[in-house]
Amino acid sequence: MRAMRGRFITFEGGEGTGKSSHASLLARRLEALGIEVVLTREPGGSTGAEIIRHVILSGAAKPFGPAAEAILFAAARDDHLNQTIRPALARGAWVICDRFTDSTVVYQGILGGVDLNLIKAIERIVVGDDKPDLTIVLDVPPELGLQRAASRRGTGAADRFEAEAIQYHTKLREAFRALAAKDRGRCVLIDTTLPREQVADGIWNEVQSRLTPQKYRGTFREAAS
Ligand code: Z5A
Repeated sequence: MRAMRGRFITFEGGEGTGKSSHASLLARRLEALGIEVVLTREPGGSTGAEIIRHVILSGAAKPFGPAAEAILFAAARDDHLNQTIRPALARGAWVICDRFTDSTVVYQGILGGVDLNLIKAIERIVVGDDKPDLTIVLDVPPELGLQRAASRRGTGAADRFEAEAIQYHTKLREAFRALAAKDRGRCVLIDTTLPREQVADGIWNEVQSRLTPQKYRGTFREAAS
């Protein structure tokens, strides 16, 4: 029996907005319905892309500038799509990805000054029709987001992006908010200053009303048997 194609959900937002936490909480709720979930992240999510992740987040690619970084993110995404995302969707699994193309638009395009036409052209080649069905944009004032990222990190060093100044993170937040407002069909903006359980319920309500996971209840297990 041919499996029904899975759904593709991405989480976006600035640092410490809660993307990783809420991606996991959503995965658990979907799994409780008997849906197979592939929880993944960018940059990364496949062997080749994880190598590129290390190169970018270590700061080794920074001297080449934001356009070269955008190309590296796209190369990582190409491998991630081919090795992980497309096979999962094809077998009926739901894919939840922590960051995707909107991060390239915001970080390298809007903040990094890379021509958005170039970024969109690369996106069309790499992603094609495999765009997210739903993008959850998490929103928190940057001071709180950075505080949360720092407390989670403990004594470890900030990565290349976390170490940027507060004005940068304010612009980042504005860019993600604008992006969510521009594409309301695909995106939903969620305030994560609220307690975690309340945020998780808000996300779950959006997923239920937009993607009706109940209709997929147990589809993967049936398809696999
Ligand atoms: N990047 C790019 O430039 N271009 C691209 O195309 C792509 C990425 C794909 C990836 O870093 C970096 O790559 C990223 C952009 C760039 N910039 N940075 N930094 P990463 O994957 O290492 O980091 P991140 O994506 O920014 O995620 P993060 O900092 O790890 O944060 P998060 O995933 O959004 O948050 P979290 O880990 O779920 O939560 C942070 C803490 O807050 C944690 O202790 C939680 O328990 C706590 N938390 C979460 N929600 C709540 C609520 N509601 N109340 C209280 N506490 C909470």
